[in-house]
Amino acid sequence: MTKVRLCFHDRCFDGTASAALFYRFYRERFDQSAEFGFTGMTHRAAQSWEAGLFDGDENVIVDFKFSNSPKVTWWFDHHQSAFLTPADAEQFRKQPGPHMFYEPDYKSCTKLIATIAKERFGFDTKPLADLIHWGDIIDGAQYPTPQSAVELAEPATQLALVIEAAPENGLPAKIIPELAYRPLGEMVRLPLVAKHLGPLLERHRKSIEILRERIEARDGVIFFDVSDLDFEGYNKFIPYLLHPECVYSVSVSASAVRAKVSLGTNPWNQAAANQNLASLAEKFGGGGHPRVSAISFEPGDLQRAREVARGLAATLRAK
Ligand SMILES: [Mn+2]
Repeated sequence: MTKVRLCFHDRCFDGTASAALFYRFYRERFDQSAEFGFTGMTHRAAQSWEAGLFDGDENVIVDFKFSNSPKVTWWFDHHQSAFLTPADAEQFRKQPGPHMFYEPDYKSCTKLIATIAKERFGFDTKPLADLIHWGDIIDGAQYPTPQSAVELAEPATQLALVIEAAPENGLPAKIIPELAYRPLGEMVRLPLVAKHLGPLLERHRKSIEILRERIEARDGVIFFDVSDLDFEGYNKFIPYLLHPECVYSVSVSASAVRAKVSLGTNPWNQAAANQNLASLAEKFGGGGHPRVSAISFEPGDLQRAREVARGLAATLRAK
């Protein structure tokens, strides 16, 4: 029996959807009885792939950074900052594995895997069309309005809230095999999802009021510091609902494993947005996409995270 180690971007709708899509694709096109183990990956200050992680016959990474380990057999990613070192980028450029796919122009990794699986491997993506559609909307911030991104009326956006914010380690890994075969409307009624939804929706509504008080909006840039609160997984679009006139947002948050500076561009006010936020974040050891990026710090480096965030807000205000 084939053993598959599937590493995915944890607590991320696109990462979880990518893993579900790959899971079904691999079972239908390669080995129906393959035994999967799922490992959620989190961006941290000290980035590395821990030894012994790649213990499968197939070792797969989706929606997360490249690994130079020869044990990795599949890799799909769409982040601008996909390589830990220039040497890794060079290695991939010179000799990409036959099942390694890197397309930073894709809005979601879910869509990238769907396209490759369908076009190169004859996988039928139709049963997962809704999941692929929402992966692209959510990761690509392609909601028509800030209201539609914040009201959380759709099963997909409710499931995204649970994946990103539920206080239960390992929950996305439990969701993956269900998400591969069930419609989104059914997913939010599963007990493992439903039990988190009520409390998280309540917390979401409160977070809108907290941000209303905390945000400093000036010169087109939103700044806020919520590192003193349990705010991990808050909805990234609330700031633009409250301040539609702003172009960028800079924030500081904290959890047990990291302090985090987040940079974002207002998806509904991009006409004046000419800053590459992934490149800005890379200067401080972070990364992401041109329109949205982040920098992770050790939990004890919160003060440094605050300084960097203040500095970046000032930089963007001066542009
Ligand atoms: Mn993604």
